[in-house]
Amino acid sequence: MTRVRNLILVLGDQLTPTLSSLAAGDPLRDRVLMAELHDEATYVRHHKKKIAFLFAAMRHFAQGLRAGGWTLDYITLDAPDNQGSFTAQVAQAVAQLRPERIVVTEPGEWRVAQMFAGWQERFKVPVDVLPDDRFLSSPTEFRGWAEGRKQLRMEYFYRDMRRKTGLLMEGDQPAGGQWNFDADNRKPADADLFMPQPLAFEPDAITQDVLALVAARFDNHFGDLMPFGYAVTRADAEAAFAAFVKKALPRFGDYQDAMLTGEPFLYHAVIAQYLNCGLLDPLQVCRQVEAAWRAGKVPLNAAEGFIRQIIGWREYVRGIYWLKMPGYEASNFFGHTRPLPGFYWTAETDMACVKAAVTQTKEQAYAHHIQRLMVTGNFAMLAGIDPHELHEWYLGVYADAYEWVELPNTVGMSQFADGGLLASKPYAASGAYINRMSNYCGSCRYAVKQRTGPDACPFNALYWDFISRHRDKIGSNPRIAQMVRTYDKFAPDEQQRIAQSAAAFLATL
Ligand code: FAD
Ligand code: DLZ
Ligand code: SF4
Repeated sequence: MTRVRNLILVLGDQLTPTLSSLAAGDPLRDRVLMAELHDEATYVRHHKKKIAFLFAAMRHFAQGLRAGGWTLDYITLDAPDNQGSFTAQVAQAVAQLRPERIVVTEPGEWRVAQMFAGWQERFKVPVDVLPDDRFLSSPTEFRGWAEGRKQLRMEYFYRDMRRKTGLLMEGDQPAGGQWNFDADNRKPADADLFMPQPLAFEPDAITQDVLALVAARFDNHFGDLMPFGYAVTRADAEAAFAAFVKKALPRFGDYQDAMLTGEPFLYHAVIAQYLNCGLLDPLQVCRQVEAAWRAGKVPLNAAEGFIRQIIGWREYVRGIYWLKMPGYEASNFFGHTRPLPGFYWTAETDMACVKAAVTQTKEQAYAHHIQRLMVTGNFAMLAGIDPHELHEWYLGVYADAYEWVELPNTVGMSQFADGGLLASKPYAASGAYINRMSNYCGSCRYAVKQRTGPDACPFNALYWDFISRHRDKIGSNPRIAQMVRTYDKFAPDEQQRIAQSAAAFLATL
């Protein structure tokens, strides 16, 4: 047997035909390895739908590579030679194939990067870790951008990404004369019978096999496996995205922050799970959105708002992740230690907003940004939940969750646990915000306009209690200082009622 030249390991979130490790290879001389691994499926207890989505997408991707002429070892979860972890699986392949080199594209997680770092020594085979060029900005470029800056504001990074890509640019000026149209994007939505829904796809035989496997092997994981309608191929993910551009994107900007009972998706794209495992290309989707705007099919506030999420926020949080790891996962600026309440798993709570967000998370492995930030995230920060426990929850329950993107969003944006590296102020809000942006409060057993007492919206007393508890840490922020002044104007017995209501509610968790 001729010796394999390169052993190319392709990870579950690297399902891109132009991936750097594949581009560096040769189908005639190299061998690809892909594996469904127990350790990867359980380092947090991922939602059943997330595991099924990824395994099904991996199997379809492997099929495509074989059709493209690659020799590929695909180790299913139930294969007798499944070794359970990346390191053990590669060890077996090295022993069997004796490759000259191991080639892999850099992973999305510090944990996995650490594994790779030990392989050369362990296997006595050179290991090439290639850059992941599916992102617009590398961790090194981001480090250069961050160096010497007092504040790492996304907005300035985003403008550089606009200039770098030329997206929505007229020469060196932003299209429409403004970089950011967010001021137009804060509208509550109305219930609409014709609300567009993301495309759903009938599972084929490959996906059905995966669904049976996940049902049998991950029954004790959170979430509903069925119905399952995610795209698991590039072609279907592209069709889902094209449908979004046509039907929902025109209103994406206007209703980006809105929440509605019974409408889990509103005008969102529901593509992060495809982007993050490589089925969709970020730059390509942004070019499609720009083209739709240039063709007069979508307004500029929608196109700009969407593109900012991808070339701005998505790239920026990745930069922060690699800049601050390791250690970022242990951030806990407020010193919060309360365990995660059980209703994050069961949805058994009278708070209609939290119930809606957790129920749809369980059903869909999806919640949109404002639900994650202003409902489950906001509640956790106000209630003093341990940010690390919350991080593990977000990392497990969403189909789009990978640590490079989830951790900065949770620890930085939603919990302010990094002390303000990522967010300019804590995203803390009382029930009034949720009431303004949603229709949840109308059907809630709590009274959103009441501040204290057993029937008052819990977000209200918790909010004021949070402001008073942490005034020394965050009171210098001008926006928070204003809230501290308001709190100070409350009569002492009202302040006492706030503290009592907050404590009484927290005691029920
Ligand atoms: P849309 O609202 O339609 O936005 C389009 C795309 O923009 C998304 O698909 C995504 O790729 C990108 N995007 C938007 N906001 C962000 C953001 N803040 N950070 C990075 N990319 C963004 N996103 C993830 O992809 N994975 C996660 O694990 C994740 N965890 C989060 C945890 C918390 C606490 C919060 C507040 C946000 C998190 N986000 C995460 C960001 C955001 O909520 C999701 O990207 C978005 O809800 C995905 O749904 P969508 O595809 O319909 O997005
Ligand atoms: C998230 C995940 C899961 C659930 N399962 C696998 C798997 O079985 N095999 C695999 O190669 N990758 C999986 N992944 C994705 C990896 O955890 C991912 O590559 C790391 O999180 C790094 O981003
Ligand atoms: Fe949520 Fe409070 Fe509104 Fe109930 S009243 S839905 S708890 S914000």
